This record gives sequence, structure tokens and C-alpha cells, in this order.
Amino acid sequence: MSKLIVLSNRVSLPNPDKPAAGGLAVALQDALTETGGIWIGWNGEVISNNTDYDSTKQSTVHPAQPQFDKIIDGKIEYLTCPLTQNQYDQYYSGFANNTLWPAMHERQDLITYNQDEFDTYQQVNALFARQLKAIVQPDDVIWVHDYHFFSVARYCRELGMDNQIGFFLHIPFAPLSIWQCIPTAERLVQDLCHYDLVGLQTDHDQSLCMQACTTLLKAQKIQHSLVSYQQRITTIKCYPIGINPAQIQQMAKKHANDRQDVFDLKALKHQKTIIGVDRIDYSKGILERFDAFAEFLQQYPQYHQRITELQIACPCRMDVLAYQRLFKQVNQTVEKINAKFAQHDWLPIDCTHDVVPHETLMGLYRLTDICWISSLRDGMNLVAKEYIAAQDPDNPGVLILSKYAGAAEQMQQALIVDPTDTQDMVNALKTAVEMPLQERIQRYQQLMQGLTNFDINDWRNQFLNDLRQNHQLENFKQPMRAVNATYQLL
Ligand code: GDG
Repeated sequence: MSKLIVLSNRVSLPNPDKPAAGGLAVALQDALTETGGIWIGWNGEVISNNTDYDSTKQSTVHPAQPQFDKIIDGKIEYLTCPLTQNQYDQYYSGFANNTLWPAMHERQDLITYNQDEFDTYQQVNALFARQLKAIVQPDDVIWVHDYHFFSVARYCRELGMDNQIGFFLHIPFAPLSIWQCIPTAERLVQDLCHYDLVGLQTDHDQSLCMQACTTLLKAQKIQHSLVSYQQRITTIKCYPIGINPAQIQQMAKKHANDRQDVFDLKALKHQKTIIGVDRIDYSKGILERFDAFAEFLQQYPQYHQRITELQIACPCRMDVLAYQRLFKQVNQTVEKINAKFAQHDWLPIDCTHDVVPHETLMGLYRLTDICWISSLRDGMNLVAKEYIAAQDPDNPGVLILSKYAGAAEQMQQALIVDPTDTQDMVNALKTAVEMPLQERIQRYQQLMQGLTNFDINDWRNQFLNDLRQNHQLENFKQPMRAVNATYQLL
């Protein structure tokens, strides 16, 4: 029977003391259990360059393979390997997080391009392709995740693999003007066309991806979601990632009354509370949100001591300069706003950098009045969906959601804001604080319906069904390939 092989940069390893909390990890594990499967990726360790499999000392075409550790848990096999320091610096911190991440989030000012980093990115992609080749059976289906692996399918094809290979991009897809800032843009988009199916978060991303293929490569658009390039046909389609609303609702209800160590919610009982949950990343618009909150306090002094913003802000990618800088700015801004507005024992912003346990976070969502998402660009933003699912149906909170988060395409009943427009955010916050119960319930019910209509399992099943059914597309593809071959002779 055809099994599923998942490749992602990080792997969610089984831990008997701590079951996987993230919706994505659970959804992928469920899929892998269904047919039996393998999950491959980096184990998070960084080792010295002087190991005998330091691929930088080998040729690009055949770098030596690292040792993959194997863990078997039920029907799932986990295969993980470390990265060398050089791979970590150049592939992960470098090309993935210093070139592709800012590019896809339209931060042209933060894009750096370095040819060595691109080469190492390719080497790491080739390394994982070789590992796939070593374990794959002819009818297995491969699902590759995210911007770390734009090029894996190219190497798989070069190794003679004919399997169905799908790719899902969790982050936004860049517009053409940004792609044109990357010297190897054409090559990367070509690499993408070696996948059978490319999944994106939103319709907007789908059309940008289609445009990159047809403009940069002059690929032929066959149908709304089919593109043909050099005798290969790739499906490019939108699959908005979801959550498990029923599970979150239950968990939030169960944990809403837990003792709270994160924030002193008892002391805030008579206040309106806003929750913000973000990795400290420039794409999340954290500073824009703080500035708008300060402006709200400036314009509406009647809310002093009556509203508090609770911020969970986990630092990440601290090896990258832009992230170090932002971490400092976040702390300075919190200090500045608190120093300006604090009264008696009231601090307008309570910010923690600790990682909060999953159940606690779901409980916290339920206890807070407003969730404020101000991403400047975001693939989806799962916090928006989790917050709604966690609400008390009889007394739900209000979601303020950036129009630049992928979630805004589906969650139009939220208060949609432009995070670059401070006054727009101030107005939305005022509306949220004063929204009557009936309107909150109405918006909540519509939003919850949307979450239930297409949840995380639908997302996974639809992607995998399309990928598996791609085989049936072969009948359609054969004549198309013939047409393409003729076309290329002309
Ligand atoms: C990428 C794309 C896309 C956060 N802090 C804590 C914690 N979290 C959890 C949240 C949520 C997740 O992390 C964050 O999800 P996002 O969707 O907001 O963002 P990214 O990490 O940037 O993820 C994004 C996503 O992929 C999925 O496709 O939506 O656009 O950038 O689940 O709950 N969880 C716990 N403690 C914390 O302190 N337990």
C-alpha cells in the first residue's frame, strides 16, 4: 500500500510525556498513521563542520550524506539528522531566513542575497532528496513543507523519482516585483514546477504563484490551477490551513479556570483584556500594535486602568540580526508605553517571553476580551482561528484581524484592520471594547461556522486527495506533454 512521506524542516518527534500540542503536528501524525508513513527533517541539533559528512567540502552534486536517526512509534517512522554549523548558518539562517522569509513577506529592505548561502540551500535540499530516494517505494506519496525546501522535487526528479510529490507553502507567496530582487528567482520557480502539486494558503497567493510561473518562466497556464512547464504539469491551488475547533473549544473550557501563572488575571477581573500571541517576527506587526494601543490610551483616557494588553512574545531566530534588533525594540517599546501611562499598580502592557503550555494558552484565549492580530504579512495566522474556537459561545470575545493575514480571506466577520494605519486600529479597538453582546455572538457564530466548515483535517485530506488523484491526471497530462514537446520544437 502506498505510504505517506512527510518532509519538513523541523520534525515533531513523539514524546510520551508530552503529546504533540500543535494542530499541524497532530494532523500530520494522523495522516501518517492512516497509511503508515515516514516523517523526515532536521533534528534541531547543530554539529561542527569538521564531521566527515560536512557537505561543503564535497562537490555540490554528490555531497556526503549525514547519518539519519530512526525512531519508530506505531506506524510512523521518524528520520532526523543534524545540520552542520555551515548548513545552519547558510541554509537555515542564511538563504531560508535572510532571503526567502523577508522576500515572501514583502520586506525588500531586509532581503540579503549571498551566492554561497544559495548554494548551501541547494546542497541541503539535495541531501534530503537523496534521503527520500533511499527510502521511497514507487507508489509512495511525498509531502514537502515550506520555504526551506523549494528545490527538493528537482533533485528527486534528477534521481529518477517519479512519485507524486506535493509542496505546501505555509507563508505568503511573493509578488513578481519582489521575486525580481532575487538573482536566482527563475531557478527557484523552475524548481517549484518539479512538484506535482503546489499548495498555498490563499487565493491571492495562488494567483501570485501562477503569475510567477507564467511571467518568470513563460510557463503555459492550462487552466485556473494548472501550469505546464518543460513537459511537466503542476497543479497550483489554494488550501487554507485550519485548526481543530471542537478540540480547542473543549480544551479552552476545561482550562479556563486553571491557576494562571502567566498573567495575574484575577487582578484584572474588572478590566478589559487584550491578548497578543506572536513569535517576535517583523512580519507580525507587534510594534505597530503597541503604537496603536498607546495612541488609543492617548485618545481615550477614560480607559486608563480599565484595559490591559497581555502579550506573549516568544523570541526566535536570534542568530539573525533583524530579529535581535526587533527583540530589543519590542522591549524598549513596552517599557516606554508603560512608563508613559502606568498608574498605581496598573501597567498597560504585560509582556512575557516565556513559552506558555498549549492548554494554558487555550484557557487564556477564552478568558480575554479581545484578540488583536496586526500582521504586516502572514501566511494564515493560526492564533486568529484558535482564539475564536476557544471562546465561550454565550459570551465570546472580539477578534481584530489584519487584512494582510491570510486568515482575513476567510474571517471577514472579524474587525478587519490595516495595521499600517494607526487610526484605523485605534477605531477598531474602540469598537471591540464597546461591542454589545448580541453583535459579539453573531460575529462569533459566523466565524466558528467557517472554522468548522474547513478544519485542519479537511485541509490535510483535500491536499492529499488531490495529490493522490494526480495519478489520474496522467491521462490528461500525456497528450499535454505531447503538445508541449511539439510546441518546444517550433
Ligand atoms: C507559519 C506561518 C501560518 C505561539 N506562542 C505560543 C504558542 N504559539 C502557537 C500558537 C499558534 C502558533 O504558535 C503560531 O502560529 P501562526 O500561524 O501565528 O504563525 P507561524 O509560527 O509564523 O507559522 C503562518 C502557519 O505557519 C501555519 O501554516 O499560519 O502564517 O508564518 O498555533 O498557538 N503555543 C504555545 N505557547 C506559546 O507560548 N503552546
